[in-house]
Amino acid sequence: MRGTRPLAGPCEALTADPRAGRVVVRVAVLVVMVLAALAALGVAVPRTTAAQVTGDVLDLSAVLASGPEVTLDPSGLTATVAVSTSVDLACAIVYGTDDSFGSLATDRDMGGQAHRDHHVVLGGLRPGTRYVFRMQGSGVDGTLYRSPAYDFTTPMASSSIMPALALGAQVVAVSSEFSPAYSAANAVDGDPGTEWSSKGDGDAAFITIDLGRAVDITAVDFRTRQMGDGTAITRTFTVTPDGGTPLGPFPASQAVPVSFTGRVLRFDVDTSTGGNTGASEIVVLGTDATAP
Ligand SMILES: [Ca+2]
Repeated sequence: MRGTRPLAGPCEALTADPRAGRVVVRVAVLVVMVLAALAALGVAVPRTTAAQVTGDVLDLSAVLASGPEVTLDPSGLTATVAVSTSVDLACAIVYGTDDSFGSLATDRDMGGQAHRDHHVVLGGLRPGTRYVFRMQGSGVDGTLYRSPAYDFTTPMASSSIMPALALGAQVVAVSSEFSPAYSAANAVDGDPGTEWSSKGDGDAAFITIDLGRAVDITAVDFRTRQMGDGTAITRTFTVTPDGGTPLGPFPASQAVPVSFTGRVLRFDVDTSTGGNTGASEIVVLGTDATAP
């Protein structure tokens, strides 16, 4: 038997080299140190493995109360999707010109909390173009929802309905601004996807714009912003030309026929659902008073 050695048993094989045990201990210590370092940096450490994340994505129709209703802006540049759900959701919409989507929009609520009435503005669109979109949501219990794909076609832009007169008007006074992202200039930038929001001014919100020249005004449109919780909806507004007598109140979010000449226009919220009232866009239609 000389010259042969007995085969090592399983336990003996594992412990034969004392260096192996030290390596295992070192690796464990290293993992603990890395996790501790990540925690110290504020990095979330997963508590489940990828294999354990197996929750199903449910069809959004299971919790769909109404909608989706798509409102196309006449400019062909934006569309607003309104949808109501029977449970509180944080909602996002992916959209694009084909099923690969490529763009994402979320509710415009400032708090970003789950709620039931969703208004999502899809921006960056092209006139006369077909788009497809899909709604996705997360419930507060972690349930994920996804809708089938829907489609719509944006209208061809018409120069006669562009808000040319108020576009780029100078804002000379405003009751307040919620934040730089919701500045008063957003009400006259020609983009329905941007909003001026006051900081909780409710019925006391106002904005004054200078058109830069006297204009014979034939229609005004105060397009209200709104929050998913039903606040911030302006119902009626007044317009005061050049420090004179207020005209109105008029209903918001529709072109109201008027007939007056003015250059500096103050728009006051008259009645609203309170909160962070404001406007996505203020549209003034008419012709230069000085035009021949
Ligand atoms: Ca705007």
